[in-house]
Amino acid sequence: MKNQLWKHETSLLLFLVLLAQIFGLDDDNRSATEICSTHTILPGPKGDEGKKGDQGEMGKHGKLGPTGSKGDKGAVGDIGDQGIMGKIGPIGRKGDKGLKGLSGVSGGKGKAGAVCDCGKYRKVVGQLDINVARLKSSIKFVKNVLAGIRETEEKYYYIVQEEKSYKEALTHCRIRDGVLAMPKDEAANAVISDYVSQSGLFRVFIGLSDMENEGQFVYADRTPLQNYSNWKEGEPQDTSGQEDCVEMLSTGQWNDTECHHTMYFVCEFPKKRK
Ligand SMILES: *[C@@H]1O[C@H](CO)[C@@H](O)[C@H](O)[C@H]1NC(C)=O
Ligand SMILES: *[C@@H]1O[C@H](CO)[C@@H](O)[C@H](O)[C@H]1NC(C)=O
Ligand SMILES: *[C@H]1O[C@H](CO)[C@@H](O)[C@H](O)[C@H]1NC(C)=O
Ligand SMILES: [Ca+2]
Ligand SMILES: [Ca+2]
Repeated sequence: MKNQLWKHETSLLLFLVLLAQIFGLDDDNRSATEICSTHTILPGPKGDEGKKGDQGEMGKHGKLGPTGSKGDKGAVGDIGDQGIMGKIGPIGRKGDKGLKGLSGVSGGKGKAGAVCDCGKYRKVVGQLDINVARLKSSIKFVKNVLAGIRETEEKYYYIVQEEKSYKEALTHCRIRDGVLAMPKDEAANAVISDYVSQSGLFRVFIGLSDMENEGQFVYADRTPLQNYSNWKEGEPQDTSGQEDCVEMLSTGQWNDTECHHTMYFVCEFPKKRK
């Protein structure tokens, strides 16, 4: 652009020099500028219409208008989305116990066990079985004792409801720290006989026998019969020679009978240990 303008000026200067030569001023030592300032130049013809200008920039924002009037109430909105599920409530009270279900079908037969080569344990297990059996016997005894027992000032009496021979009965009472019952007076005999009849029994062994000397009855503690006895009428009557042990009938009366007979028996336990 600048270059074009320069060219334009150069051509104008050349034009003026040419004009000066035409008017006989070529000899003149004066410069072109002196020519321009000293000579009047007539205006040229009107130029062509210029090109259309470029589009102007966008105008500034207008001023804020006044507040409009209130609009009409809008239509009812659409139904909103379903809300998020609420929190879990507190734990409820425990329900009542249900009825007992029917018993299930019994399971299949188990597999055969492995052969045990643990001989040293067998002895221990065997001993354990014996101990368990003894414990069961003790528990049964205690249960029966709690169920029914009789007492006088000096003694407890207990009917063992297991059928034993006289010798087994003796042992049974002894291992319980007692002795086969020895009614030595009317009072003791009454307590035992009441106990027997109330238990619905007909006969029990008591601790009295003439095993050592026929006709010489002694108690289980080896004391002889003294001034108390309660033989049934006609007894003792050892017709067979085998009736060496004594049973008490529910009436409280005594009868000599065979020692190998088995029946229930009465143990007595002293209240005071000597
Ligand atoms: C025998 O009975 C009498 C009373 O009848 C009594 O005085 C005596 O002490 C009793 N004997 C024995 C050894 O208990
Ligand atoms: C007394 O004992 C004998 C021998 O055991 C028996 O035959 C008899 O019936 C018994 N008497 C009573 C009343 O039970
Ligand atoms: C041109 O002008 C200069 C001084 O401006 C002068 O020294 C010179 O002699 C002149 N030449 C002519 C031809 O008049
Ligand atoms: Ca006898
Ligand atoms: Ca008899």
